[in-house]
Amino acid sequence: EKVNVAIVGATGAVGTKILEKLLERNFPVQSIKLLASKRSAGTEITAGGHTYVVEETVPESFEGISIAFFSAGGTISEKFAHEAVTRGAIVIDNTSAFRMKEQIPLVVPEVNADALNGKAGIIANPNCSTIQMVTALQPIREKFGLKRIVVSTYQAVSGAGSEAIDELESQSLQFQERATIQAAILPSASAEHHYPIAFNVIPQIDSFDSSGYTLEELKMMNETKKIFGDNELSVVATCVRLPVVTGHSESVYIEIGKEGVSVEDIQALLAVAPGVVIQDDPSKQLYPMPLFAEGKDEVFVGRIRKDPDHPAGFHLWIVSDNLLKGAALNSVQIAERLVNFIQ
Ligand code: A2P
Ligand code: 11C
Repeated sequence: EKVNVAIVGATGAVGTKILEKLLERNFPVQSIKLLASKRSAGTEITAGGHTYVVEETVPESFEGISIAFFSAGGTISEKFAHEAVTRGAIVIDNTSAFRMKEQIPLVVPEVNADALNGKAGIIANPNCSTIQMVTALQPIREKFGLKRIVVSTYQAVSGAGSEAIDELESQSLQFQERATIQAAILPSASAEHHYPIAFNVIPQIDSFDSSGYTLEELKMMNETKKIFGDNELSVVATCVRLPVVTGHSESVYIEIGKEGVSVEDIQALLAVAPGVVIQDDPSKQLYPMPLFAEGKDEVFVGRIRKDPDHPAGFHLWIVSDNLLKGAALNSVQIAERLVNFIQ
């Protein structure tokens, strides 16, 4: 049976990819409704040979909708997700609005698809930097156990939305023309100070918590524990923005639950892991890079090394398209699992 689908935030960086993935993967749609703010109501979007007209998001938009994807920021999800559920939709929410609520499943299908069993209402899609990390670590955790994660990220501007992509592009031009660089969006639109991202590196993603960690870092720490269902796991993150358009990279140090494991053992696990591709051959200078991960569905892993001092420590370099596995693809994969319950 085919379903009626809505995408809230359909004109945005992630929303446009959700539409693309639904069409590319032949998701069984009866109809697709594209929703955004009043500003872009009437905008036409052509995909898969069909032209869709964007509508303003109002509570009534969700009448007759079975699956509603939300990717228009947390405030919009807080305002409309329950309106959609009240009208019988399952919401797949890409924002951080509901992720840490106990009764809401936080799902990466390769890791914890079971959390979807019998669930309706709101399903949360994790943060992009969390998704790619847990997808790569799940097979290692399953086989050897996982005690500790220390991650530093190298995140692309598209994670902060289309305005941040525009800002990197215009600042690059300003730099070339030796004009004053205008910064208004990054590190986060609501921040007191804005810094150039072109030819720079910013160790702040989202705002700071009183603990000194940023909200992005806390998302990685808390969401990882929830997805793995392991509150004993030690996780700490440092999240950094780079002048890359798309593709988040991560330097990940792990301590597993067993000693005597080799790099080859880890490679053998990742070689057959769903959604993971190994690119790891120093002799050929083969390792993952965001430029080559852009547009790809998989999570790429390379630079796998044993820690020189800790007997259960390993280092990995993990790269994925933050708009695809990090957002749109993961949401559509969740929807693919849910279709079985709806029918
Ligand atoms: P709009 O194009 O009308 O502004 P991004 O993540 O790339 O910044 O995109 C944000 C998405 O959220 C856009 O599709 C944007 O639509 C949408 N959005 C912003 N404000 C609202 C709102 N008040 N109601 C519905 N969608 C919104
Ligand atoms: C970034 N990870 O790269 C963020 C974007 O909680 O869904 C995703 C924010 C979120 O800026």
